[in-house]
Amino acid sequence: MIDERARFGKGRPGVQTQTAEELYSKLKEDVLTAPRRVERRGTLPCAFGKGGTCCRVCNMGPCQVVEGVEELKGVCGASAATVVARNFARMVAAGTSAHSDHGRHVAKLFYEAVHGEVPFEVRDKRKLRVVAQAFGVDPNLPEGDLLKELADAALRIFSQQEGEIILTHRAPKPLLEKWRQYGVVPRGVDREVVELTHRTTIGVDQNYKNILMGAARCSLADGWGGSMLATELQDLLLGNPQPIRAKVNIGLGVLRPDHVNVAVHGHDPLLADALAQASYDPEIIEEAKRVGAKGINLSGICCTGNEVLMRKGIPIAGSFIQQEVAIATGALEAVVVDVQCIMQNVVEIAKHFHTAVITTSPIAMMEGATHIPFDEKRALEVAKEILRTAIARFPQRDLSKVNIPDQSVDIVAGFSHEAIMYILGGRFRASYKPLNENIINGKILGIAAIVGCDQYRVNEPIQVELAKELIANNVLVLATGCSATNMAMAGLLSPEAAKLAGDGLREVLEAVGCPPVLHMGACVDNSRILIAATEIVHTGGLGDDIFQIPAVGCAPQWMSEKAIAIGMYFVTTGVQVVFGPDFPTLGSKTVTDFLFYEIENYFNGCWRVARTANEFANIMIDRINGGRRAL
Ligand code: SF4
Ligand code: MSK
Repeated sequence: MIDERARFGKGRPGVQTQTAEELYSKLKEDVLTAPRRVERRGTLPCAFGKGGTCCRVCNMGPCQVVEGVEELKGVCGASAATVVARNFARMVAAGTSAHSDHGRHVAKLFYEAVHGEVPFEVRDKRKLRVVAQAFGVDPNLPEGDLLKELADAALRIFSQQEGEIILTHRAPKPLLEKWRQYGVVPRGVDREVVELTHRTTIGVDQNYKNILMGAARCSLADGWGGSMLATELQDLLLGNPQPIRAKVNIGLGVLRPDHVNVAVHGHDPLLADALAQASYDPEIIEEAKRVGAKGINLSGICCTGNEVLMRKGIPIAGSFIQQEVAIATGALEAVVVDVQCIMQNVVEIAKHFHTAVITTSPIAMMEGATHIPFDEKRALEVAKEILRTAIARFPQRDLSKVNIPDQSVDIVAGFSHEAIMYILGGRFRASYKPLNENIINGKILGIAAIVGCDQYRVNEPIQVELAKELIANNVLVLATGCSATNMAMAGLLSPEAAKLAGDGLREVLEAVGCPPVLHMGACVDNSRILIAATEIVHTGGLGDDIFQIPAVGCAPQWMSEKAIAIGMYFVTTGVQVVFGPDFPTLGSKTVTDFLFYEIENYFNGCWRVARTANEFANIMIDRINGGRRAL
């Protein structure tokens, strides 16, 4: 059932559930939380920074530049278009580096696992040969040789200096040819990120179009490189997600008063997987009992949460904007963080409770946190050490501060692209054919991806309202990241939510018992959408390129640079992408016009910006209808 308690408050900025509002209000007024900072600042963000026209790449600046005003060019003469394109490109490079460094970590671990140096092994043998082929490795090799060649091929995706990242060859042929025609096929992840950072330093690339084409190339190194690699190798090591029932918090309701509660937060599923294993260990459970708890209760925040939800059904405690309130329940013994999207303020909030903040990565340390480095060679041992630290905090829990709302909702997650094919086509005829047929016959109007973050400067349930509008118009919704968490909290990831769909979509969903919003994973797993789109093209009937599918993407509350990299690789892949509530190039009409309109002449995809759920829905449904007219 859709839980009507998943209501959205309109009180504090970025506090989107009633329960979160209540938990925040229980914190003393002098505890500064992110929503309170937004409130107390009382000023709008800097217009130059927001529009992309603040340049600080050299010490003659920072220069605040105004488009069309000669006196207000940079000291070096840089135009607004150059500055805005440079800033945008740097966001793409940073986002690409984040996803890809995550991918590199997985590739390195895969290499070590294959060579017997770490206690991980390939769990998904069925997928192994498909992945090997995608990486250019002969799938008929004996397994031992195949694994070693695959490990080498994965590391080459980062270090390769010339040629083409092999995973781009998975794209439909006409798309790959387009990329070749415009010189944007990425050579290697490291090369593209370093080159883009170089060309946007003072005195290098001053042609905004050239900079943006560089950004396009770099973004492909993310989507069709580092991110895709991370997803595929994680699937091999940890298992390919399959539909799984789980619970998602509507107000931290997944925390358990009689357990040692541990939340995993960040993006790396390898540590979380080890923690999950350790939490079932009889020795650890016994230690928890000795301090008066019944066991260990693991939950997830942000994309680490999505990763363990997808594969293990471990419940989600919250999205990005709920990391502070998770601690404010007073019932969390530890927040275990790895990399990305961890707010520095969690340490400050934790000081008011008994919660340990435990950092685990050498590249993501926090003052005031306990550091327990995650050494993959001793994965289970480290995981137990972390859980013991949490167990030791349990007796310090102050019951007068505990406030666990009894609110959670049932969902179904775990829709890898393979799982979607099985559901639609059946185990022995796994295929997108039924989906394509239902798009062609009009029961399904089209496909929309709602991805990306949530954030404290938006106080409207845009993702949820938008999803409902799209579903009602027979649009199947795919979701990843914190957007997926928000839609899960609103009950849209349960099969029962099919009743919110228009007649055509509802008929299709009810026949297979599917929710109208399919949770496809974490941020890096947007690459699953690229693979699914490619398979849809190869299945036939909807054209021979991705842009011909009546599909569209959006990130209604984007926050991280990673979202910009994701948006750019979708645009370069031929998809229209709508971002909101603002866009980082609006300080230059020249650059914005290029990204919103002219870029379509190259790659058939483009950007748009929208602010309300209604605006998003109108733009997206228009685009889908445009795609349908060409069917
Ligand atoms: Fe100013 Fe040019 Fe230096 Fe940028 S590169 S800070 S626009 S002088
Ligand atoms: S965690 S990047 S807030 S989706 Fe991937 Fe959520 Fe955005 Fe972080």
